[in-house]
Amino acid sequence: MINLTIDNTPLTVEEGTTVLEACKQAGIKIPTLCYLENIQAIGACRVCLVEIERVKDLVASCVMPVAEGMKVTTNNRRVREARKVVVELLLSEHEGDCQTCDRNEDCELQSLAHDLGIKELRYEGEKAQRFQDHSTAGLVRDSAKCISCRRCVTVCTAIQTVSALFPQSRGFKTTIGPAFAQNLDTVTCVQCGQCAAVCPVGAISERDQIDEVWAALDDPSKTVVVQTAPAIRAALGECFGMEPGTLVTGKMTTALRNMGFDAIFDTDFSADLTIMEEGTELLTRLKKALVDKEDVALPMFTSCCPSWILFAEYFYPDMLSNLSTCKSPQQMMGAMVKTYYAKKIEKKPEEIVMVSIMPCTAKKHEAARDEMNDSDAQDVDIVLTTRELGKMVKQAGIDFSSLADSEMDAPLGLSTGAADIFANTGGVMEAALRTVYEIVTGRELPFENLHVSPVVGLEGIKDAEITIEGTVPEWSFLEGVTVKVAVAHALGNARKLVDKIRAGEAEYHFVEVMTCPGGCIGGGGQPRITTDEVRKKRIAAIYAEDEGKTLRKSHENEGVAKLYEEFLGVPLGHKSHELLHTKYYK
Ligand code: HC1
Ligand code: SF4
Repeated sequence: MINLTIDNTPLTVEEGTTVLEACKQAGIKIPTLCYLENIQAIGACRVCLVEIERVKDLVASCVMPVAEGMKVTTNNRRVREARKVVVELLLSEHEGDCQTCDRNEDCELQSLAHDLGIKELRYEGEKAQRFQDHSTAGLVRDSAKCISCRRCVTVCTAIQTVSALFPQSRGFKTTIGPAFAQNLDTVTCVQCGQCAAVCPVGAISERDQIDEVWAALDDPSKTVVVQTAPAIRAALGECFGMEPGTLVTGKMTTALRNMGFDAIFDTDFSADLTIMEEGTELLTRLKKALVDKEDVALPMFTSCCPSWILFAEYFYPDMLSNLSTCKSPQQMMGAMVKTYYAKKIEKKPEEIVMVSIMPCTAKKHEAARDEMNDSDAQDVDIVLTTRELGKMVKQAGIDFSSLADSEMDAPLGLSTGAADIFANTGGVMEAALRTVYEIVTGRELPFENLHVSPVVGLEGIKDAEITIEGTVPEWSFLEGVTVKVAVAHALGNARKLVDKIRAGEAEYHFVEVMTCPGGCIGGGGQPRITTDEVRKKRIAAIYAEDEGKTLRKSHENEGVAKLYEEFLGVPLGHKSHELLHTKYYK
């Protein structure tokens, strides 16, 4: 342990702690525009300057480790003035069209300038050259806003191992982006939006589609249907100043109704539907492998995360047959709304506008994929992020906090707790096991409160083994079989896991991969900034939503049962294949 003083207050911290982290432990907030938790700091922005006794120059606290007897001063005239100059220099280069910027009032540079008391711009620098990138469905880049903090480069490289973004050139000429100043669509960007989630300014954001939704709502010839993803309900409240992890399912439904949507459905419903299809697919693959001795691709990987699909298509094209052929719940809902529901309300698919609210920027890309049109129209027309829905509610003048709760609509609004937990890492796996185990044995999954505890939590790679005992006759070939499952979140962890599987160093039957740290609750379209503390609060809320429901297993969803009875037939049947399954491209 190391003893030091910060602003004359003694403190003991672990060896290896940085001065910035020690200050945080002492309850002192040091401003920074480049620091990211859990990642080796790079000291790019120089805003976190502090004074250390007997050190001549001020030091960047994010890269300075503590030392025995160190005396740190975080707040004196010299420190305050130096931080102010650093931010003023950043502002001198920054394109300051703040009032019309996507990040207005949600901008770290703007609020830092305010907190530091900057009232005039003393330096006039050359503005960064404006280069805008509109090449992808999910994201938009604007180089004139970029302050070269490198947070995006760090997440893309260190967390996602995609390395789509690089710093290029030096000094005032520095630019951040794909190599050779190319657009994002020329590199292996998986559209996860983690770069946009950590960008302190408006240099990279989701493609704003709010006006498209207003236009649809204003068009009397259109029936506008909305679906809301599992992770939204634990985060949307943050857009209105509520604590992370405040559950707002009922208020969100009321807000959507007040804005004029004709029907409000739940992506949770189609998450239950996904489990029926994916669980059946897993059992079918296991039967082929164990009984028919066919050469079938195992482990089977989940397929609901669109950035994971792109990652597999780019980096593991030899393993695409291991991906479940199930479309994601978002796309299953789109296909059901424009076929099953369209028939019920006597509309043609093209008369319906299907809007999704997702915690994710890659869902915009997924909805726009050419093959996602099995209803004979694009199955999902417009995807908004949680942040965009927050803005839309404000544009509508709705006082979100004072709204009463209401329920989603029939026939695609009912859901079980299993669907809620899709929102966090380990959740799809747990939901699948709750159903598959019960189908095979006729009994409940033998874990306390139905939670598969080894795959719960923020550890990057998790696994579990479940030995099946007491099967019903139809599944007797699984008697005594130990099913091995694994879960990875953040693509760097997925890469490690898939590499091991590919090299034959690890064997599993079923693997869940989610791109964003923590799963969708930490998605690239969620309110900023998502720290581990925020992730834990959102996850706790999602489990509370699950535990509060009477129905907690996907096969108990009566709406899904009715959908099979009235329209689809059986899981993996002809109609399901046509509408609920997809293919992948090398
Ligand atoms: Fe997700 Fe999914 S859980 S991918 O994380 O399978 O985005 O929330 O909607 O489609 O259900 C995201 C969340 C979401 C899908 C579901
Ligand atoms: Fe990298 Fe994801 Fe951003 Fe693409 S969306 S540049 S993969 S962090």
